[in-house]
Amino acid sequence: MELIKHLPYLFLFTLLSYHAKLVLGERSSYIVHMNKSLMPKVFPTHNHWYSFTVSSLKPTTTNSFDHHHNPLNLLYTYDNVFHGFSAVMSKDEVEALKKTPGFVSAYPDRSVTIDTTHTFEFLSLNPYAGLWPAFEYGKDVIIGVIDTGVWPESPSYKDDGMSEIPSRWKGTCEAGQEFNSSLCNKKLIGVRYFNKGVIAANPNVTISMNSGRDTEGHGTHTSSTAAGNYVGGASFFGYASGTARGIAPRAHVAMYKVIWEEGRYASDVLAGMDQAVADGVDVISISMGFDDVPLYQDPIAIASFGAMEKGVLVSSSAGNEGNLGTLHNGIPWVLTVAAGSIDRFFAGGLTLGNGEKISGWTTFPAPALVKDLPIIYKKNISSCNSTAALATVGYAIVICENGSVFNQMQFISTSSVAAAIYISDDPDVLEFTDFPYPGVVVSTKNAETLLNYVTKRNGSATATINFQQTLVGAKPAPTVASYTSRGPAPSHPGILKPDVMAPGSLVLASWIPNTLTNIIGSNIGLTSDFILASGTSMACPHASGVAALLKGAHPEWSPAAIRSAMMTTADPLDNTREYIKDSFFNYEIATPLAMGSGQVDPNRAADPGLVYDATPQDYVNLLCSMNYTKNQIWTITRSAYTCTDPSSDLNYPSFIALYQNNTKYGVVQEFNRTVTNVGGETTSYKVRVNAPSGVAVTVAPTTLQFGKKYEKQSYSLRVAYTGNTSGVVEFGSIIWEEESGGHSVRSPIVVAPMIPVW
Ligand SMILES: *[C@@H]1O[C@H](CO)[C@@H](O)[C@H](O)[C@H]1NC(C)=O
Ligand SMILES: *[C@@H]1O[C@H](CO)[C@@H](O)[C@H](O)[C@H]1NC(C)=O
Ligand SMILES: *[C@@H]1O[C@H](CO)[C@@H](O)[C@H](O)[C@H]1NC(C)=O
Ligand SMILES: *[C@@H]1O[C@H](CO)[C@@H](O)[C@H](O)[C@H]1NC(C)=O
Ligand SMILES: *[C@@H]1O[C@H](CO)[C@@H](O)[C@H](O)[C@H]1NC(C)=O
Ligand SMILES: *[C@@H]1O[C@H](CO)[C@@H](O)[C@H](O)[C@H]1NC(C)=O
Ligand SMILES: *[C@@H]1O[C@H](CO)[C@@H](O)[C@H](O)[C@H]1NC(C)=O
Ligand SMILES: *[C@@H]1O[C@H](CO)[C@@H](O)[C@H](O)[C@H]1NC(C)=O
Ligand SMILES: *[C@@H]1O[C@H](CO)[C@@H](O)[C@H](O)[C@H]1NC(C)=O
Ligand SMILES: *[C@@H]1O[C@H](CO)[C@@H](O)[C@H](O)[C@H]1NC(C)=O
Ligand SMILES: CC(=O)N[C@H]1CO[C@H](CO)[C@@H](O)[C@@H]1O
Repeated sequence: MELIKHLPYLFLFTLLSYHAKLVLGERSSYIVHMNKSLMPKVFPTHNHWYSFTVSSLKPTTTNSFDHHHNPLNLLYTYDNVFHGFSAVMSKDEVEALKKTPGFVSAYPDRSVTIDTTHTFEFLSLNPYAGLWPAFEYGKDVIIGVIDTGVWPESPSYKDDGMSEIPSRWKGTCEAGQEFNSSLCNKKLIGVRYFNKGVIAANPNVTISMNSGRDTEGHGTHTSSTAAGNYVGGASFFGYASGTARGIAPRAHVAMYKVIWEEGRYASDVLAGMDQAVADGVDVISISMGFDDVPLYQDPIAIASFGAMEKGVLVSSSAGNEGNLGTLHNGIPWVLTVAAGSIDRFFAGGLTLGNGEKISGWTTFPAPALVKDLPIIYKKNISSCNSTAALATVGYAIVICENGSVFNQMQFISTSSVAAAIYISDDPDVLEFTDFPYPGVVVSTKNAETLLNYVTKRNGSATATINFQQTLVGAKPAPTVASYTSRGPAPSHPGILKPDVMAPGSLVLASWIPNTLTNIIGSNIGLTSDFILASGTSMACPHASGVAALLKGAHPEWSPAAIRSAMMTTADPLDNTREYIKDSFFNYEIATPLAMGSGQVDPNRAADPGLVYDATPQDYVNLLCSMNYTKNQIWTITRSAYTCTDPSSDLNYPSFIALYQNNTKYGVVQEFNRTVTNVGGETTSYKVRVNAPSGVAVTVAPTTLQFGKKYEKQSYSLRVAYTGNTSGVVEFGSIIWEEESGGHSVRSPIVVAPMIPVW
């Protein structure tokens, strides 16, 4: 199935064009994991050891050292999220390296795939009640954003109202091209940039903006979504206007630029995450991912393990590939975020000559004069795919139907018609922010009124279109975005992913002001300080902002506890109080493989009642159950671990049972879970089961009694599925309901086919 027909509208696709070559000639970049406990005592630091190791591989190059006395082919040394380095080496050198003491593993550097003002209200964040005022809007929390850099002059990074920089902060504001270190302030507290991986892969490359300054917009958008300051009068050419602000508007932001117009490499991403943890961030927001790699070769999985051990929650995007089993960042120790729609509709008001009104979709970026013009509807023109046919329309409104709106727009843009009415139900059209010519998109249902009127008038129909209307409270919302990548996660299908959904479609946030964001006709370029963008890249920083608010509210909670709070309180219902629908699957009820536990609900997440916690050792036990080699596990854990208690049954706030395709007996699976009481002192919870169809769910015990805060209680859950094993996905949930009525703690249950694993 072809998913997204209009590539330019999602960041994933715009950035794909920068996919750079992995290998250049004989030598290429490798990421190398080392056993630091085997470092010979003669080396004062790991940097010395790694430099020596690299230079000893090739004696003839030992004279080429840079001013820090590093061999030129050594790119980075890593010491926080794992131990090792990246370097440019030949295959022979890598073979030689494998024989040196302390070597653990090496794999080639690889390219990463990148996946915005009303969204805070949609998430029920409110200045008068709940999480925002109670916990001071994320005050003192630091969010590290791994991205394309930042536009520091954007009003979202003004620091009025910000508290002092926390004294534990160890980062800096690195100067560079068009970037003065005085550009940081109490909002944007740190900026660093990493591009040795890009340069190693493309030695002749000229880095066009060699500093933390954003030339692509993505990082400015994601970081202002997570923690932008208040900006009055923000809008996208008159749409979505209001006061823009991030989800944690009082949190501090640190930007780590690792994505370059000239390329994007794992070694640079690792360097950014390693430094972010060393600098002291509380939450890492990373809107990108590596496709088709096992966990032990996924730089985000490796770096986030080290971050998790240091108490840093990593929030990541699920990807924009749409289909089942395409999700990336399905990493058991990170938060994986899916994208949904917002209850907002950008409208062009269509008023017919008889006074009837129809609302259409548009983001045409200007007030256009389309008043009492004739409507042309002729079968041999209405496919709007012929320049010659459109030339016969003249200055009138033409109706376009039965085709790709995206293609039709190209023809309309070069025609001299006054405006177009496109008839389409394509959900992807509702992601369009690029409307180069006056027009509106009308659903086939609303088109009935239009076509009735036009047919009756027999050639004398007219209409008026008003642009720049924004309607909020659209229903139903949210719906799962068509593009969001679905689970199961190919890197480890045994943990249900994604975890939660957050607003990702048509998010308004800051942008770089020096590039064209829109075009009118074929030659009038427009720029904007704010744009609407769509993708899981935009959903992730919403969740990162919520995680920052929770970290501020509960500094003692582990990353697993914060994730659990977000998951068990997430809302599976939309604003009509029906189950959330999936726009890709014809608006059927969305499965947890699309949206995880549901739409993140920050106010409820602050007070979840119970949490499913997990320690670093629990993740080690999971890795030990995964048929990985010792070195593959070490590559992730990078420190001594023991596999005394291998267990695939991680204490996770959701359940997935996988069946082998076309087996007769389905699947029976048992799960053990332990919940910690973070609510009141003495309390009790009773379970309510919504069993998936064809599934017998048994929970024991069915009541959990707690005598005090932080007490733990365990239960087991058994899933027995005997239904259709030809690709069917069934889903339900269990809810632990507090008997005094305060909290309810929900976990989805999914039965799904086994998918091929990376
Ligand atoms: C790393 O070295 C220590 C000895 O210092 C050893 O116990 C451990 O097994 C080594 N790890 C690997 C993966 O080789
Ligand atoms: C950085 O900005 C400050 C304040 O605007 C200015 O005084 C200083 O000269 C600038 N430094 C550089 C290197 O441009
Ligand atoms: C890099 O530049 C050098 C010298 O100009 C040239 O010989 C070499 O072919 C270039 N390499 C690539 C990959 O373009
Ligand atoms: C234009 O659209 C019509 C109707 O969809 C189709 O039959 C025709 O092949 C299209 N022509 C071109 C050139 O694409
Ligand atoms: C469309 O059909 C009408 C009558 O059937 C004809 O007069 C007109 O020229 C056709 N227009 C085009 C662009 O083919
Ligand atoms: C529509 O107009 C055409 C030509 O202008 C005429 O031949 C036809 O009879 C009209 N049909 C109706 C229903 O008025
Ligand atoms: C476990 O790994 C071994 C060696 O890599 C492989 O041969 C075997 O098929 C794997 N088993 C499973 C269940 O994946
Ligand atoms: C759950 O716990 C019981 C009792 O400790 C144990 O027998 C069983 O093996 C556990 N199940 C799993 C899947 O770990
Ligand atoms: C099982 O599900 C598949 C896919 O949904 C369907 O094509 C098939 O007819 C079902 N088989 C039975 C026996 O219901
Ligand atoms: C099982 O079936 C599903 C859906 O038809 C498919 O995506 C998956 O690849 C199959 N699994 C295996 C292991 O072949
Ligand atoms: C051939 C075809 O698909 N025709 C459809 C064009 O669109 C109109 C509605 O706009 C339908 O009624 C036709 O069936």
